[in-house]
Amino acid sequence: GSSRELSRPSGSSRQLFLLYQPIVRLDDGRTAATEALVRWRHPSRGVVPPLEFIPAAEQTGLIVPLGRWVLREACRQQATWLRDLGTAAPQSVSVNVAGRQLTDPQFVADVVAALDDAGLDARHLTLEVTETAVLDSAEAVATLEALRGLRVKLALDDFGTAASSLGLLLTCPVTSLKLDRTFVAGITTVARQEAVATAVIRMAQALDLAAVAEGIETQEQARMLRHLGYRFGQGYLYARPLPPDEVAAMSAPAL
Ligand code: G
Ligand code: G
Ligand code: NA
Ligand code: MN
Repeated sequence: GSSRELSRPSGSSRQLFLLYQPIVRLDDGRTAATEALVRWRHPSRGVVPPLEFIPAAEQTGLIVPLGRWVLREACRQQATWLRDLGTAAPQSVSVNVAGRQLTDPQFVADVVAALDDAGLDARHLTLEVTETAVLDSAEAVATLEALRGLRVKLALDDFGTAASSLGLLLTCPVTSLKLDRTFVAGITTVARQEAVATAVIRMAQALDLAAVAEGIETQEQARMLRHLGYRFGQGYLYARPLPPDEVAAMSAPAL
């Protein structure tokens, strides 16, 4: 609609849009939250996946304005769902944040402005940071502390793939972990993957952190994760990244 067009910045970023992948409760498959994932509709190349432009945006610094747009758009969409769907709405929107954004001195102010302009309470926003983004950066950790002060939730994304995952749990004030999908892929057939997934959920429970298992593609994986104690998951078994109207259709209570 026209209001969606107006909320986009002028110029090439009019070609950016967001899809939202549900994060579901593993017991009943209902959508608890969503993760915003950016897409670029290129005039001649079609839809370009983020892996083909996010790394370049990080290198050039363009990730800062791009990420600011993603944050504002996702907060606006979350506020719309809460208004339109009431208690059936997903309760939080997750936004991926690059390391470069965390060390930008304006970042905390940008988050406050995005929440204010959307009329969204901070408890409905989760920022996903990767282990490498916060590695060895006192600046990034200070930013995370300030964000927790605002009561924004923080997820450690792709958990388990970096060299110092455990050390980060001591220094970063995160509220949830996302078990990387490489540990989910072989969980029903590879004993070592089951062992790692088990260790991660026990640690999350001991630290009072929520845990989300990523990349669930089969019922067998979902069953195993539930058995191990995971309560939340994400993956193609439940839903691919979807346009906002399809998220609303999935979330609306049955008539
Ligand atoms: O959307 P897809 O599942 O193809 O995502 C590929 C990668 O791009 C993932 O690592 C995801 O976290 C990242 N990504 C998607 N959207 C954003 C975004 O808005 N900001 C940043 N920094 N990374 C994103
Ligand atoms: O790094 P991050 O966790 O943000 O990556 C999100 C990426 O994972 C997106 O590219 C998304 O399309 C992809 N993804 C989401 N669910 C699945 C899944 O079930 N299987 C696989 N292989 N990829 C998935
Ligand atoms: Na993510
Ligand atoms: Mn991830």
